[in-house]
Amino acid sequence: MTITITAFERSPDGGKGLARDTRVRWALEEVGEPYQVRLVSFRAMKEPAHLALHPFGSIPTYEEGELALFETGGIVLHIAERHSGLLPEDANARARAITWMFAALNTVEPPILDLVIVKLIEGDKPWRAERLPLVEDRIRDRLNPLSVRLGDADWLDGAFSAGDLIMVSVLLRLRASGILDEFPNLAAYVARGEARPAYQRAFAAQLAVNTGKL
Ligand SMILES: N[C@@H](CCC(=O)N[C@@H](CS)C(=O)NCC(=O)O)C(=O)O
Repeated sequence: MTITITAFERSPDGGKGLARDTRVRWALEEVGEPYQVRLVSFRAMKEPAHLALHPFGSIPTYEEGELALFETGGIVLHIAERHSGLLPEDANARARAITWMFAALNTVEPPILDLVIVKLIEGDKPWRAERLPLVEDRIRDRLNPLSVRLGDADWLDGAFSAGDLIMVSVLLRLRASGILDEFPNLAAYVARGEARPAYQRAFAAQLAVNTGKL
């Protein structure tokens, strides 16, 4: 069955791979599933056809036959549950990998998104200078224990899993801030994720869209 995802017609990051369709592309590449991409403009994202797929008018969405999904956590979990390669066979290890997906999205990603908001959306607000260091420290409060838990392991819990895929995707957004480099094992962890051939293919595909080479 053909899988179709949506992505920005032109990503605000110009193709750095930070738009969330990259996570979904990566998961599909890891399990070897071909997919199509429907590009949407910012205007189209808020129109009824797209809102029927994504109630919040965002990307990415995922369509497979009669199934339509939104939210990258739900989409990646769906892909991981239906194909081998992203979740362990052992039931307890599988539950832990899924827990890491939630940890990435619910615990680690929120302060990282706050940083994006402070820097980009509230860049001209009077509270920016006061708020920025607070938000940066909240990120460090999340990265410290994550760094301790990862230690010198390659991945968060044994073999690479959907938990790592989401965690690396979340941490990638931090690179430009320099905070990731304060935690060398996390920076190396992200680099390991980026070095995976499936990530490379996903990154190249989204870059091609954003450089007009598609
Ligand atoms: N929690 C959602 C977030 C989706 C999201 O914010 N997508 C961004 C692109 S990375 C977007 O579409 N932003 C434009 C908008 O929502 O209008 C997910 O993980 O899928």
